[in-house]
Amino acid sequence: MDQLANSNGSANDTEVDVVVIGSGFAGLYALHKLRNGLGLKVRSFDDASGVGGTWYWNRYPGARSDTEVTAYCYSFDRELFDEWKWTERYPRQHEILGYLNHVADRFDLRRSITFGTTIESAWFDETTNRWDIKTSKGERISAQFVVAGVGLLSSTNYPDIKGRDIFAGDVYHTARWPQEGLDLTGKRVGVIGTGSSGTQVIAEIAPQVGQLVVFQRRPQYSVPAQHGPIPQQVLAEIKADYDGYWESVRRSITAFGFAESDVPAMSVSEEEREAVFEKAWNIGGGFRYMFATFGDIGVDPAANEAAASFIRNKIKEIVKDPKTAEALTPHDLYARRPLCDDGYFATFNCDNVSLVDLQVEPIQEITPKGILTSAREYELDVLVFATGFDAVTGNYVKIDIRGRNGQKLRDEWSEGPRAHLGLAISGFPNLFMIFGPMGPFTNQPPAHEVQVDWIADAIEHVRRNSLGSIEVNRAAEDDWVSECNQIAHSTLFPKVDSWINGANVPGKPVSVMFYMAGMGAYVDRLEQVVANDYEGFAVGAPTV
Ligand code: NA7
Repeated sequence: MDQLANSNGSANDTEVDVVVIGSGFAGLYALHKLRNGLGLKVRSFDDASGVGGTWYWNRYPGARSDTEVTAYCYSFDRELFDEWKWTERYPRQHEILGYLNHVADRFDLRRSITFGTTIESAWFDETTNRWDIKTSKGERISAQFVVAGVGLLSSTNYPDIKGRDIFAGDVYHTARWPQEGLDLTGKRVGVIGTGSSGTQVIAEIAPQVGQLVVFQRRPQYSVPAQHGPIPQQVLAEIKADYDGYWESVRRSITAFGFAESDVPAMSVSEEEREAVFEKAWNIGGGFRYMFATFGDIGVDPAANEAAASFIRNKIKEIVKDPKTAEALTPHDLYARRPLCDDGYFATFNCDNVSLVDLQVEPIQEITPKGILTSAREYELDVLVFATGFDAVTGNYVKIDIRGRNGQKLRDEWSEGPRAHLGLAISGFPNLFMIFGPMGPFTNQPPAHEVQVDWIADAIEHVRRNSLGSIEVNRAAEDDWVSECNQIAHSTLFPKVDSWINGANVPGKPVSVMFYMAGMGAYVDRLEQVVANDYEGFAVGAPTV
């Protein structure tokens, strides 16, 4: 640790090598890698008062990872993996936040992070090849590089429903839950939204609240998570071949740590198919159900329908009231982010829980007493928005980012985001994104590590060769964007509106925002770029 204590990056430096934005999974690893690994002078900023990113903010009851934790953690440090003891297969928010705090302490990261501070602008100065950064506290910092780990799902989507401000009760968004928690005992609670956050909060608070009214716009496919302790055998197998396990994660499609199937669903008999789905239902996990059962659920309509129909039948079996069961049953493609839950559908068998189908009775307005739909008024004490995020691009366009010739990123992305490899943007030299647009559609922590390692190598390349800047060429970016489009349109995902394509936020351009060929293919491409001497990138001489 002495070496760490002597390395660069104090909270007072105004001239640094790198500014890292965000201190979630991505930002913490970037800070560690660049400061402790490369010895660069780094400052990091976060608008929260502590580390954790999404796990700092999403403190709603029931919040937990729906990725199995053996792939939802860092891999870069074997001792860290061995010493941290997770209690559950899908850890709760407080446990993940505890882990990230432990990481911050273990690698002495806090002294380089300025909390409670938003980056308001970042302007590239072509005469110096440096970024001029302004914070919400009025500080100005000059950095050669900016590395943004601002969060894929972080900028809250708060629908502007008429009357939102006149509700006399309390209003909360799941992603901005009060730090001190909330006592909902006996209260009349309304929840708008039934995505990952909604299904988690609904199942968790139902036993506690007086009445729970769920306002559902579109029903969701969801399978059980099957919570429980991490199977010891799984852990033992990982530890027996630690490097091999993580390499297999990085070479897989989803990076979720399980073996994906390449069997076409229609290549087996109906009986066998049902047995495969049943087994996955009992093992648990949304991505596992979609990707470990058969290899073509996300691309072949018949395979997709088979997987969807299995879930529909389960909903009918679980939910006792046929009318409620039908309202909870989706009939569209199974092509949003796959969900898993903890007794979500069974929650609707509780006497104190009711479902309002907004396709039958749309919300007209929020009133002082509650929610008025086209059918009636629902009186509530607390209203919870589980309405998700302005995903992928939301936090980037909040910052006034200007590249060459004063070009604004907001304008550049006004008709949909453009980026190369999910980490660089043409016209914005020395700016790197972690999980920016056109990055892999995968489990995040392993992808963060892959991207940060690549970014660190690129920064090292520039510095080692005494170069001033690195910037992706427009042509390379164009090719990547069209490749992302082509791949995405060969899948079923663009055919359904969701945050994956920006369709969840009114006014946001609907566009392809991911590279959907999988993690392994993505890693190959990153390696290829480096092997070909940063193919597609221009490196510039330093400006004196
Ligand atoms: P999601 O998955 O975007 O879900 C948001 C939910 O809110 C979804 O059910 C929406 O209905 C609903 N919604 C959004 N706006 C409205 C309005 N105006 N009226 C009624 N209902 C609305 O967000 P989550 O936070 O649950 O999860 C996001 C990701 O975070 C998740 O996939 C994980 O990766 C972690 P819709 O279904 O669009 O009709």
